[in-house]
Amino acid sequence: MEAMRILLVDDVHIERMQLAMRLQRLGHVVEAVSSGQEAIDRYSTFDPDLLLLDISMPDMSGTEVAEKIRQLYPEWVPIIFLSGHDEPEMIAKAIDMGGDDYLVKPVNKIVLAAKLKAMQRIADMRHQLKEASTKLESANEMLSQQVNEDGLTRIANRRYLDTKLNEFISWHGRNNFPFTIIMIDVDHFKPFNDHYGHLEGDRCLQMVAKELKIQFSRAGELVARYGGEEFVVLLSNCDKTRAVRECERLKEAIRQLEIPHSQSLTSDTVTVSQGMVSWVPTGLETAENMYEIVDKVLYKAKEQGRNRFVA
Ligand code: GH3
Ligand code: MG
Ligand code: MG
Ligand code: MG
Repeated sequence: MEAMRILLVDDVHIERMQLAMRLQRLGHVVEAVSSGQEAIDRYSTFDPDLLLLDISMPDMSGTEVAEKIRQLYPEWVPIIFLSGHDEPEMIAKAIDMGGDDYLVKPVNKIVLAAKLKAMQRIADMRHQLKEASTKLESANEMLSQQVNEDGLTRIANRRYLDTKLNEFISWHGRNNFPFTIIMIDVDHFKPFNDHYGHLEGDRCLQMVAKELKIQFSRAGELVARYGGEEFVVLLSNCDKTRAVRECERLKEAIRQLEIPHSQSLTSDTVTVSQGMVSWVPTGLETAENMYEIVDKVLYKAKEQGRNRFVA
């Protein structure tokens, strides 16, 4: 069992000091304050495992402090009330007001140690729960990232693209906005692989993907690996006039990467061909329809000699 962090609140100096000392001797970390307001102020920075709250205090009663803390901090921390009264009704009421246990002052050493032990079990459980939920959260985060990400290029994968494209279609259809889909294919990539090797091919795809990500990083822009050496860019609220400029810019950006390609029939560096479609969707199109259409446009760019875009 670990030491607990105990926030002790009692307005009477001597009682507070005595109890604080005892708690410290039992191995706990104690923060002792003299009023409810101080307790509320210190609460979040101290981050206690247990509250020991005197009920009778001049500025704010212990039960009021408990109520406020329960409101302000939804994460539940056990509270033991301290009181000079030992009437059963008082004890019952204090538990009703949000307490978890009750200690009568002057506090009996053996009872104090026993009740702290019980609270310690709760504190340990809380820590375990917290740890487990943090682990679960980060595992979930990793998983959802892996599910949507392409392993080689670390950009969005086909699965994510499909979802987003369908969302794009219905959103732009509903709002009557144009959007653009660009399909990009690395030129003469088979001979690149054959000549430089598959590893170098992988590196080339990573560089192209990274450049795409740099060129299209604004809100409403998505870059994804469609498959193999093919990528797709979605541009929200983008008409043909702007899309043409974007394709031109991308062509230039890829040229500036200057990835040597001695086997290309188009250039001495790696180039890409682009097929682009800009339109206001009716909302009835599907992602599959769109891939088919834009792939045909891309094919025209290939036919016309590569390293170019066709709209
Ligand atoms: P074109 O200019 O007409 O596009 O010709 P191309 O050679 O690029 O087209 P083709 O479809 O014949 O070749 C694509 C090549 O891309 C073949 C395949 O081995 C390679 N490829 C697909 N995925 C990967 C990958 O993840 N890594 C590597 N290194 N190569 C890949
Ligand atoms: Mg008091
Ligand atoms: Mg291809
Ligand atoms: Mg190709």
